Amino acid sequence: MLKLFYTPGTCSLASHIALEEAGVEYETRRIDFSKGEQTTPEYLAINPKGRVPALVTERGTLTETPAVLAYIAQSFPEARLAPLNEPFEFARLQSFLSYLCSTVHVAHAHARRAARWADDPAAHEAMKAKVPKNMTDCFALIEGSMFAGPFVMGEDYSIADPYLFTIAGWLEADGVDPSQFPKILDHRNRMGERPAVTRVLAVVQA
Ligand SMILES: N[C@@H](CCC(=O)N[C@@H](CS)C(=O)NCC(=O)O)C(=O)O
Repeated sequence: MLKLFYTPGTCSLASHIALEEAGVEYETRRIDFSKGEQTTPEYLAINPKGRVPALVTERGTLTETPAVLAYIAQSFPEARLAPLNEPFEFARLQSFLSYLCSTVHVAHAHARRAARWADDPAAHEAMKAKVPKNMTDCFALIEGSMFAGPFVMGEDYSIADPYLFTIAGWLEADGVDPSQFPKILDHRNRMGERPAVTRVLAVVQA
């Protein structure tokens, strides 16, 4: 059975919701960052990157949210979580996932994980100070030209939706007022009402 390693409040929420939306059986295992569980030898044996998510499959362990999401969509096509038979549309979807992973998530990480990029405490503060502006710029781009509506890619729900929902959930903590992005805020509210999302949040927030 699939097994997802997750931590509350992190990007693993996107994969967690996608599994729930797919309607498949899976197990979860919580990794507690406050206890440093992501760097224990036991967890590093599962994911040497020391990060979540990690999805253990019968073929091996997958990491990186876009890859995990695409694996879920392709493994359970009946859930219709991606335009699997349309190369251009699938590439558009991957483009969106990649932007969230490599640009937006990284912009967010400068608030709490600045020590990855510098040792100087003054540099940490300088990076943290840039987070509201960088996150605002990213979400202005998504709101203005990337988000099709009513779902990220248009009429059809896809794996991009739980990923956007997850990262949009960090805006307030990143010092960004989400009301300046009405489409994204409306999407976040609608996502929060989906049964799969409420089920996952009940587990994650327990
Ligand atoms: N590119 C990875 C990023 C994974 C990542 O950085 N996860 C964070 C939580 S959002 C983490 O595990 N951080 C633990 C740490 O930095 O010690 C992905 O998209 O899955």
